[in-house]
Amino acid sequence: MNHPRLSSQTYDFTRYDRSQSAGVVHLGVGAFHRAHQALYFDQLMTNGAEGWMICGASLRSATVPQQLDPQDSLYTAVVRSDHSEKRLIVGSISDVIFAPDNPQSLVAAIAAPQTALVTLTITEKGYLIDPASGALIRKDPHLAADLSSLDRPRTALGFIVAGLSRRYEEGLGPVTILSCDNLPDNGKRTRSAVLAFASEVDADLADWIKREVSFPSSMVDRIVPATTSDDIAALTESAGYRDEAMVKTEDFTQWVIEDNFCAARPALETTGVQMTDNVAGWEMAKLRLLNGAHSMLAYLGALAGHDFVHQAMAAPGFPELLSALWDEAEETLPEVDGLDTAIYRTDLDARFRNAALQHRTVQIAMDGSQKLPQRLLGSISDRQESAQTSPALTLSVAAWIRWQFGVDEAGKRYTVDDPLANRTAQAIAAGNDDPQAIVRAMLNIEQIFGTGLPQSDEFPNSVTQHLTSLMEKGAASVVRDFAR
Ligand code: CS2
Repeated sequence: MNHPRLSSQTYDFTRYDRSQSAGVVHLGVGAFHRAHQALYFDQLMTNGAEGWMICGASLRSATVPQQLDPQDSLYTAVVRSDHSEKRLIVGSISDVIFAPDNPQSLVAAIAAPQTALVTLTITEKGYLIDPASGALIRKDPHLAADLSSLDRPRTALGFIVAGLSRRYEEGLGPVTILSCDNLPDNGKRTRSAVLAFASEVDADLADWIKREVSFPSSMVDRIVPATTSDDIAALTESAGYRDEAMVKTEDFTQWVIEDNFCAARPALETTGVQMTDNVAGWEMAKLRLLNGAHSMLAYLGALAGHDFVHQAMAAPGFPELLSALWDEAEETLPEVDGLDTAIYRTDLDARFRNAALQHRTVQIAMDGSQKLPQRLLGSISDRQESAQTSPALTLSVAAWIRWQFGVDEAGKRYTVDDPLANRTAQAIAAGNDDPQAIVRAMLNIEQIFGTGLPQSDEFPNSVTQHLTSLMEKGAASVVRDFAR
């Protein structure tokens, strides 16, 4: 049967007027944005607030605009738990700019008078900052091009600076820049990257940004696996329409935002967002407990042959290793008002076991070089300062190194999807199958490991021991033995 495609012709969206103005410009309209922030704005306008449509922008991939344009930017969020499935048609995105074709439209959108907020989900690597230190990666060719001319920006930083520059020149006032990526102190990091960029372009502009523009930090949380063609086929079957832009996600959702807005602030607290003065503790708990555990499950799970997170969760030794990793990480966390880590851990355990999500370990394994510092290395180095070892966290780092080999335990090759893949491949080659030499070469990558941890005695030795076992016995038996 030929099912109609979702669009405003085939679906009568009535919850709010979709022709109202867009107060938000969002950079990076991937699945995560569509399953998280866009739903909060959808609820906000359903509650009656006006002027908070989202003008989306895709900075690299043409796929998202190709999926959303024919659907008038309508799409379905499918919420799956083990026992039920809910569907919601989301209307909060007004349109999507494909930035490489229309860079000036995106600059104009950021500079538009009605824009009050620029939100970002551009992934860790999209900031073009060194993961360990947060310094700008000036030698990145796109960033270098933007630093020399902003006529046709290519990078998120370039677009933000070009848009702010126009607002400054035209006296349009500031907009709040809100990072929604899994980076520590994401507001501060974004601010310092934007300021470093702007000060190379125009010192007066940089001063204005420093004085007028705010960069709240935020903690975002919702598991959003990549949509597959099977997911689209299943939705077509159950809903009776075709939706190429659907997203699938879990019930759980959380957004904690630092209440520091320099322009109109959407009343997101009416939609379940926690507005607070202090995001740092939430952010650290989420990065170290959720994302740290995710990375462990991804590398060891994938190496042990598990395609999905819920499968790794059910494999021998993984629950014990997970619990050990959480014990280690938890001890490094500050007290956070309203956060009970015991409940948080129990909830996470159930979320990771959600088999209906089909969350691929290789999806999480991606871009490890950008993720390791905030997810694993920070806890390890905090513990080291108080002379504590971190066997579970260190095993996870060794598993990341083993993943960089690009060959699984059955000898099958795979692509290591990471902006530093060439650099890690060189380190593996230099190590010539000797775990100690491999670890030495890897820990020399300062962008990832910084300078502290590699200098210590304990950490390199312990990573080497774990890597040796992984190479000799394989991940499944290393994890099983860990639990003994
Ligand atoms: C995951 C995250 O892919 C990954 O690296 O750890 O995307 C994770 O699912 C989200 O941060 C959950 O909020």
